[in-house]
Amino acid sequence: MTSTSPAHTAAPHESGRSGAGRVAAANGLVAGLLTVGLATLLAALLHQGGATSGEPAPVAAVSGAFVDRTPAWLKDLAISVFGTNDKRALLVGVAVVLAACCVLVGVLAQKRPAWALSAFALLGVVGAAAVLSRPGASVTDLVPTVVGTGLGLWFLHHGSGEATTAAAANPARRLLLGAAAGGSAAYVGGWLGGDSAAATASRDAAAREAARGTPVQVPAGADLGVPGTTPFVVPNSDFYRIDTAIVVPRLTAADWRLKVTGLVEREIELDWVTLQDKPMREALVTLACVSNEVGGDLIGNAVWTGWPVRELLALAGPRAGADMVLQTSADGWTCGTPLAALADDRNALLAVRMNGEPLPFEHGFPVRLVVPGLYGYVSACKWVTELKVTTFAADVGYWTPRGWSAEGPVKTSSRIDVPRTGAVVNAGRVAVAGVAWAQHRGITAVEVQVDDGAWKAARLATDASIDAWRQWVFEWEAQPGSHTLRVRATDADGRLQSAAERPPAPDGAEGLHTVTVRVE
Ligand SMILES: Nc1nc2c(c(=O)[nH]1)N[C@H]1C(S)=C(S)[C@@H](COP(=O)(O)O)O[C@H]1N2
Ligand SMILES: [Mo]
Repeated sequence: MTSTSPAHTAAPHESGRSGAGRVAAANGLVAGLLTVGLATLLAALLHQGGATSGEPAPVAAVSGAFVDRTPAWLKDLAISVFGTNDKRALLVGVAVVLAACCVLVGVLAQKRPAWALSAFALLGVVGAAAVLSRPGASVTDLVPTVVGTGLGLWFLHHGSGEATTAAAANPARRLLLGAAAGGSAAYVGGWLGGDSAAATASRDAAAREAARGTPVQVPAGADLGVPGTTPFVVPNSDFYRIDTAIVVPRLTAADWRLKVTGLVEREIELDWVTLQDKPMREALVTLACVSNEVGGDLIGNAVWTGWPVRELLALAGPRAGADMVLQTSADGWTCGTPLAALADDRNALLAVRMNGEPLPFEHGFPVRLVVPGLYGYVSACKWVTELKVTTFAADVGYWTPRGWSAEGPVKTSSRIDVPRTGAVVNAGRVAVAGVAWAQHRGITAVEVQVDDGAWKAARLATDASIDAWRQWVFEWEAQPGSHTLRVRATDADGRLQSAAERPPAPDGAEGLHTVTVRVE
């Protein structure tokens, strides 16, 4: 008879001890995988069944809760390091931290099984708390985390004794089975959760509707076509994406409703079918992110189709004293937009199409706002479900308590697309080209400076809209050597772009985009 106590095992060789340790660690890891796998699968089923308006998947909920507590500097850092992959990076980060915790729990289970079970349960409680903290959460949302944690505890409990026993029935087999089960549940859950058949069908139907309309027109001459520059209209698949959504909301057009509430004469509820009958208009609007660094690519231009939101607000009748509209998204994100920007004659749209297609899910299907002249974080609510007419004194948008200004008019700015910094070009004529933007004011001049020379005027592309960016090109007689190129824009108010360097927070970066090139 062999003892089950580690103290009695004969000659605990180094390899034997670390072998048991490895099994114990794997035991914790597989318990975690089973928990997350089952919870993700159950959460996906809740989503599919339309049984939740929250985020019942614990890893996504923890990541979402983390995002909501991210200070401006960290968000900035994440975007500058990971770009628009910041969310994937966060999910991976959460998974790695969780895996490390599970390994520790597994190792702890060798000596102190009761403590290990409590620690594991505590991880479940953290997940449950995150789930409950998500917008739209209900008690049902706890089911995946609770059931998943239960399974993990059961697995851990049955494995903790075996890990240290030579007599244990093949622990490797048990671990493999557990890992396979947990892994496949996570995989199926992730796949199910990432796709909602109803939402995809709904968007496909909207695409068939859109195809019946006239294709979008872009003025000739707005795109100079200089090789290497960003196209004047950015294709949907290349358009930058910024939001706090760990899981992209997938609504159906049929389920979508937009409520107009707050300081209004009449509350209104708008549905998709009613919206389709409204007079739609097409507008070229360049959307920019306040987090965009000087020279950055968190900016894009598209043709948006939608109903002017001023007409909706006019139906509701804003009351005297209101100065802000708090927009709310299906996932709980909010932004505060000056009422004036939505009520005046600019093309602030309840947009349903982007470049002639229904909005991609990532860009707000079925309906979002697009407001010329304001950074996205204070205006361009995706998956919009409510417009509350209110005041800046009474309400704040999502980013305001997180270190960003309550108001965010776009700053006049410009970027050099070609040549890129570090490029080697041939002496002679070189096309220096890029974009400049001052949404809703318009660009009247772009100038380029080579080294410390005089500022010289660039040639501007056709002005397609004061709400869109404007391409420019400067024919440079490049002399051999190393050179610095700078750009600056002037808007239609006669204001020259600021040269003082400022970071994105709190209200948009400032400074001149500068590239250095070698001429040979
Ligand atoms: N629901 C929701 N809408 C949102 C955001 C968000 O986090 N959630 N981010 C805003 C920000 S900061 C920007 S810059 C724009 C980006 O829009 P895009 O992803 O379509 O380019 O969306 C805005 N709308
Ligand atoms: Mo943004």
